[in-house]
Amino acid sequence: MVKGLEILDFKKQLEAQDTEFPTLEVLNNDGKLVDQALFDDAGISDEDLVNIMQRMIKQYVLNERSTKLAKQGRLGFVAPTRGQEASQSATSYAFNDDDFLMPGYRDIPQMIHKGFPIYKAFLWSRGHQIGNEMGDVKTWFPQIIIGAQFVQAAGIALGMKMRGKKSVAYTYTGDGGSSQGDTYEGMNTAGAYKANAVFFIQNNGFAISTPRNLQSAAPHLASKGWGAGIPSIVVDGMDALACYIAAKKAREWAVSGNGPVLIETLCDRLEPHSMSGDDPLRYRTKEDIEEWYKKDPLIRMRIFLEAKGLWSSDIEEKYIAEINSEIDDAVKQADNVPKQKVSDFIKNTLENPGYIMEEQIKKFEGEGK
Ligand SMILES: Cc1ncc(C[n+]2csc(CCOP(=O)(O)OP(=O)(O)O)c2C)c(N)n1
Repeated sequence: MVKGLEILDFKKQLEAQDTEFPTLEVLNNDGKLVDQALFDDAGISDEDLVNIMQRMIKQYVLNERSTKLAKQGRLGFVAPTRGQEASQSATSYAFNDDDFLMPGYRDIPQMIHKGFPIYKAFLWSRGHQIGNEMGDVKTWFPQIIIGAQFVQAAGIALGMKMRGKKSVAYTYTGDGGSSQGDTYEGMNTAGAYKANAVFFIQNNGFAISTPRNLQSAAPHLASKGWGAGIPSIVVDGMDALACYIAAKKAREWAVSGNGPVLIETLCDRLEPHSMSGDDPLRYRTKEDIEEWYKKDPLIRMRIFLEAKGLWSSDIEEKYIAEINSEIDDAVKQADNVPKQKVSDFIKNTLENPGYIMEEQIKKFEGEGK
């Protein structure tokens, strides 16, 4: 029996909170395996390794091009993803076409890996209705309301469970999002009903300018899952193999009817919060950013794959050229889509526009807008 004095030892409990969440690591900063047993157990094929690398490179190029297009005023809202390639692309490789993705505004790469066309992602960025048309791709449009996607994912996951589906709903938020009520409510509901969900908290250090240490006194954001009674782990979010393996195991657990899992990925947003005027050097130092570049997920994975004879600078250059031309086509395609009319926008937003909005629709239509 635990003695009363031990239960009332608050300091000991605080220390325990810190030690209960060790970080999962597989590939170190030098691209060397630090957990051979876990790597072998995961049974990752060479093809998987190359596919994960390709996804991360695609995310990298997409980010480069999107940030440039934003600077030229050719895109609207853009949230850079540099530094989060493992946390986003490697985790998402663990999921199937039938699994449902609920993205946040920074999670465009996962949508594209799932088959959402790049030109539509560009139209979403511009606020065009077509950017919200998902077709057969099992994803929803990215949430701007931080944390809302956790509630929605819980609902979808519960639906999958009730229908006996062998699929999961998976969703991402940030360290800032982990402070939102919706995030906890989503995890709590999914936990209570043992729904098929995998939740990610991408702890990239900052919620716009608010640093992680002001976000929560919890030493690990993963501990928030414990309050919902769900298995929760911390993963090196700059380590593609750790991210992939954790996501794959979490999916297997959830799809087998055991309920959801929460994964906190420790990563860094190396670039601004968004391309709409954020300057990270107003709230963090250059030195801090440089330190994080030493953990670059792309470099680690590149070294690892090169040592296995699976990757080279030639392969990479060719692949980057392919993606760039895919993006060139997507820009043209997005530019060729007719401009959205204000009248259509209102019609698409409101099923029953009501008297005042009907008047506005008529007015805009009259002006050809
Ligand atoms: C409910 C809600 N509150 C506030 C905002 C304004 N807002 C937009 S992004 C953001 C910070 C989010 O940070 P984090 O969840 O860490 O994600 P990151 O941008 O770092 O990926 C805030 C507060 C919002 N979009 N939604």
